[in-house]
Amino acid sequence: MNCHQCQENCQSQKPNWLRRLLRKNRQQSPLGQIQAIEGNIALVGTPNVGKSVLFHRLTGMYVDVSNYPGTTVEVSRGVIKLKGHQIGIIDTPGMYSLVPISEEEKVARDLLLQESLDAVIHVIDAKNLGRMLPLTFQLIEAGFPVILAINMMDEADKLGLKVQSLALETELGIPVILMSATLNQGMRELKQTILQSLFLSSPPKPTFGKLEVAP
Ligand SMILES: Nc1nc2c(ncn2[C@@H]2O[C@H](COP(=O)(O)OP(=O)(O)O)[C@@H](O)[C@H]2O)c(=O)[nH]1
Ligand SMILES: [Mg+2]
Repeated sequence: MNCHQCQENCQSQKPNWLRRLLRKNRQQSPLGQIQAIEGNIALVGTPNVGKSVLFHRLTGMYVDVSNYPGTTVEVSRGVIKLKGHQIGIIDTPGMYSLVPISEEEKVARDLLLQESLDAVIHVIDAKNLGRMLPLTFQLIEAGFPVILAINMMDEADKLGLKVQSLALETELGIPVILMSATLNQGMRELKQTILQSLFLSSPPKPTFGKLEVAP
């Protein structure tokens, strides 16, 4: 994890967008105190799966929206405050695959490669698992620390669709959260998983195939 343990001079190591955000936070804070950012995460996924709704639910009002350098693609950045920790978060443009076709996808891919990310939250639509899980596989295979957020469970429920999150968790070897961002459902579990992924040692991964027992 890219953690700033230092108490002093830490500010100089932060990118400009983060300094601007922290300045805003300082202006809002009656004590004028700044805490160091202790990790960075990103929301990724196809368009219209609820990434931006989730981003605003997690960050609240202090967000920084800017064009990705050299493009007209907007990228939102913010800070999540969780149990005394401050975590930087990026809302990436919609992407279907790690092999980009559109400019948005290229920006999303570049952000994934260039930012030092401690967790990548892949947001997918619970009604379209088959179409969206291939990107989850790609992200896992590329070595990103993925959390799978299966959003729009309210709509899946209405259609009578069931998602076996524990089976998925075991098969994929990553945390899986069922949620509905607009209804604020699953947010507590997601926040807890973010904290665990960033600050606790990761739980043992499930074993694939047969266990070899020593004679
Ligand atoms: N029913 C339902 N709608 C949602 C949920 N999350 C997001 N939406 C809606 O899905 C649409 C796309 O959301 P948005 O956050 O813009 O998706 P993005 O393109 O991934 O950033 C919006 O109309 C949201 O209100 C959810 O959990 N349930
Ligand atoms: Mg969006």
